[in-house]
Amino acid sequence: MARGAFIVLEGLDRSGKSTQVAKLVDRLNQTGHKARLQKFPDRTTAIGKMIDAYLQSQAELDDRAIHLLFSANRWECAEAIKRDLANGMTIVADRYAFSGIAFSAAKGLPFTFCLNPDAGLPLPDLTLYLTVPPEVASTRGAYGVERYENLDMQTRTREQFAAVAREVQARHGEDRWVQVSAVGTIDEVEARIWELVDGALRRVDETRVGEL
Ligand code: DGP
Ligand code: NA
Ligand code: NA
Repeated sequence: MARGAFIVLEGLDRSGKSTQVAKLVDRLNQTGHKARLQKFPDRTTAIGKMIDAYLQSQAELDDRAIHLLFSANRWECAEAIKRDLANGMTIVADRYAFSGIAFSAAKGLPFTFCLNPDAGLPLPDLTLYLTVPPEVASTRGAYGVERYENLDMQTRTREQFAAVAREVQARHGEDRWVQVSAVGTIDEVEARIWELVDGALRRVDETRVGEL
């Protein structure tokens, strides 16, 4: 049996990522694939509840401590991801380690410190990085109330995502990280994403799941 594909969507807050992740899972299931959503952070676990309290500013934590909790939250899901992929289930993740690196590096933590805790996690077959120009993002309504949802943090995170893109492409190949414009209608963005995912689905059957 062919394994499933591991597809990640990344992007800044207000990139439309969560909408597109939901549409992608639906479309995969409607076209004869087995697919499920994996949200990161997964706020339902014990570690996820600590992260949720931090994001809602109900708890204060050292920058390195919260970085490690975000990473631990991915590690506690890693076995299930690998098992499901092996059983033919395609996983669509709403954020992954790349958010972890970009957001923490944006706070000023050293890049290699940000990278290291996630080393060895399952390697996505395809990461789609949804981009919107700042002026378009600002027309999509006010930021929410969570900790990182302000223009200064989002601007610095955008810069760090560019460094993450270079790192992933250098280590794992240019076809694993693709930037997708999230400008346009929901349907237009969905079509761009589907074309890229369709290509990735054709490639994965022959390959093993790699490691970050
Ligand atoms: P979301 O539920 O997708 O809105 O994500 C919550 C916020 O947490 C969002 O601003 C992005 C940020 N975030 C996601 N993953 C990580 C991570 O691993 N580390 C850090 N520092 N922030 C993250
Ligand atoms: Na958010
Ligand atoms: Na979201």
